[in-house]
Amino acid sequence: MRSFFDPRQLAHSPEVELHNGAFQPHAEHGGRVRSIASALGRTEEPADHGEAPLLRVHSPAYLDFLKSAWREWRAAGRPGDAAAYAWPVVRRRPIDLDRIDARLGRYSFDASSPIAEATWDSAYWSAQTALSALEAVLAGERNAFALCRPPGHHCGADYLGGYCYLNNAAIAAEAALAAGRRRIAILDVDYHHGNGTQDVFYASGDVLFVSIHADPRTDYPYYWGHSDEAGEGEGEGSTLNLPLPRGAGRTDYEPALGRALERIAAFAPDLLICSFGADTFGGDPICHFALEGCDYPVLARRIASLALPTLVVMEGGYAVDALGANVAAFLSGF
Ligand code: OKP
Ligand code: ZN
Repeated sequence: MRSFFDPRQLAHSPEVELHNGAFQPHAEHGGRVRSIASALGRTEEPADHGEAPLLRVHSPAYLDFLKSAWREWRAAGRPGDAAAYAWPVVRRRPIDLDRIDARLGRYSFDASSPIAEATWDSAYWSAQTALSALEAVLAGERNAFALCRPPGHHCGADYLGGYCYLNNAAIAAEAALAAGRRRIAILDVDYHHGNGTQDVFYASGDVLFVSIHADPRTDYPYYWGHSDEAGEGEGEGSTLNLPLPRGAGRTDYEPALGRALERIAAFAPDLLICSFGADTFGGDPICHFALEGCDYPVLARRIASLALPTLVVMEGGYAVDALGANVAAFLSGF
C-alpha cells in the first residue's frame, strides 16, 4: 500500500499535558510516528494543497488562532506552550476576545493539547499528508495510508482538543466531495470516539460517520459518542456510534465491526475513510481494550472485504514499542 508521511510533522512537541490531575510528558510525541515510519519502510512525501481544503472544514478565525496562538502566548510573557485554563461554558458575551487566554478557551474543549512553536506547521503537514494519500486513491489506487501526526479526529470546525488541531479525516472527506465523490463513509476505529469528525458531519447526509470506541460513560471524550447520537436534520441516521466496555477484545470487537460494515455497505459510499487508532491494543498505556497484534490483519481484512477505495488515516496509538508493528499488521490486511 502506498504510504504518505512528512517529517515536518515531527516538529510539534508540546512539553507536557494535564493528565489525571498532574502535568506529565506529552503522550502524543514524535517517537510514535517514527516507530510507524520505520516499520513501514518506504513512504512518500505529500504535495502542498494549500489552505483551501482546510477551510472546507475549519473556520477562518480558528485557523488564524492556531497560527498565532503560540506567539501571542509568548508575547504575553508566558513560559512554555500555549494552553487553555478557562473555558466559556456559559457564553454571556460574544466570544471574539483579544486576550490570548480567552481565545485559548474559546477554541478548545480540553487541556490535553497545548500549542507549541511548531504546532501549526506540523498540523498543516499532517493535513497535507491526508490530502496526498486521498489524491492517490482518487487517482485509482485501491488503498493508501496517511501517516498523520498530530492526529485529527477530536477537533471540530472551530475547536481543538485530544491532541488534535486539524481534522485530517474530515478534511480528506470534504476534499473528496469537492472532487466529485458523492457519498463518503468514515469508519473510526480509534479507542476514543471521534467527536470532532462526528460534529463536522452531524447534519450532513452525504457523509456517514460510524465509530467503534470505548463507552463515553467511562472514557474520554465523555460528552460525545453515546449510542443515541444519530445525526440531525439532513444527517439524521448518518451517524452510528457503537460503544464497547473497557476490556473489550477481539470477540467483543468483531460483532461491532460487523454492524459497522453492514451500515456502511447499506450506505453504498464511493469512498471509505478509515480513522485508524492502534490504541485499541491491549498494551496501550492510556487505553483499556485488549486487541492483540495478530487481531489487526483480521479486522483490516474484514474492512477490506467491503471492496471500497479506502484511505486509512492515522489517529492514536501510544504503546510506542509495538506501534509500528501493529500499524504494519493492520495495513497488511488490505
Ligand atoms: C487522542 B486519540 C484521560 C485524558 C485523555 C486525551 C486523550 C486523547 C486521545 N485521563 N487525554 O484519540 O488517540
Ligand atoms: Zn485514541
